[in-house]
Amino acid sequence: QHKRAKIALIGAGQIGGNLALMAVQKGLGDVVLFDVVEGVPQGKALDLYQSTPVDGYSNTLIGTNSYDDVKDADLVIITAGIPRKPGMSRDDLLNTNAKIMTDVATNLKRVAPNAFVIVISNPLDAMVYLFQKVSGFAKNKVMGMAGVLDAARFRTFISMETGVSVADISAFVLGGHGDTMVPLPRYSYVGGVPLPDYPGLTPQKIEEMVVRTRNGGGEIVALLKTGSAFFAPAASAIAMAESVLRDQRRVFPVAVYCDGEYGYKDLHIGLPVILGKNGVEKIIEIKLTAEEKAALDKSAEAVEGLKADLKRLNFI
Ligand code: A3D
Repeated sequence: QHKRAKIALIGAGQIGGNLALMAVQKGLGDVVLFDVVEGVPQGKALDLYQSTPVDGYSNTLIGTNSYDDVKDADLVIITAGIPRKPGMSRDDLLNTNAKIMTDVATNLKRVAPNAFVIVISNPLDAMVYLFQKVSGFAKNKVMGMAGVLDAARFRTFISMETGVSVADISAFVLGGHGDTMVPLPRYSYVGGVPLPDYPGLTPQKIEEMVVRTRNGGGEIVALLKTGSAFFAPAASAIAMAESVLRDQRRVFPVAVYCDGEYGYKDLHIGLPVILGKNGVEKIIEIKLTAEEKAALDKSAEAVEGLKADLKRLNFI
């Protein structure tokens, strides 16, 4: 007998609501929408539930303020936290969101100790590390979403520039989620052609797209003014969740725990991994050029800095 997956979404804000919608539309499982704000998760869940007869989906939704309803969830996606406001760096978020993440991890350890967990809350690499430390969950089950979004942004910009469908464009982004992320043009392709070889794409054009990708989150914040991106972040986390729940074994850049891979230890950073029924099935180690490795090292240093802040503030 096939059991429906139970998907808990911790945080029922902009991303949380869209995660619920996309999870239902993909038939990924029954959805529990949790938030500390009373009424909002219940209202969003009920509204979404009422959309299912129209579209003929069979999954159920509930909204809640109680962790009892999250009990034995198979997969949890965490967006709890405050989003970045204009002029605020991701790191400014650290203090507030670290308190929230500690609370979430403590509760999930109690009610859903076997769940796969995808963290979205910023600053991403620090939050996924903190979640892992506080919960003690297996390292293959704790994943940070950032690279899928960053790569999707890069692919979108490449498509805008070349006029080629995003379906035939792949992109490769490594490192932490922030200004030091490392988009790799050499491993990005348009219809199978490496980006630097694609007709009309000058090194300057490629550099422009790389810079725009690095600033992709900030560009949206500046436009929205009252919050940060939510459609593409939700879609990205749902793709990761689907690969795990359906054992698709897709390759994604995921903020993953390093135990010596790429020379990093006790650190979460964005690396290419295979996602399947065990969560992180494998970290793919590729040979980087000296320049690429230096850029990744710089990114790792930025994440180490966040870790040091977490220690200084007594979160770990
Ligand atoms: P928002 O719409 O504010 O939703 C966050 C929700 O978290 C709110 O409904 C809060 O009530 C709720 N919340 C606060 N404290 C708790 C708690 N202790 N337990 C449970 N829920 C709580 O924000 P959003 O959905 O736009 O963004 C959520 C997070 O994702 C933010 O930290 C963003 O910075 C981050 N984000 C990350 C990316 C990445 O690529 C990594 C992209 C976009 C946003």
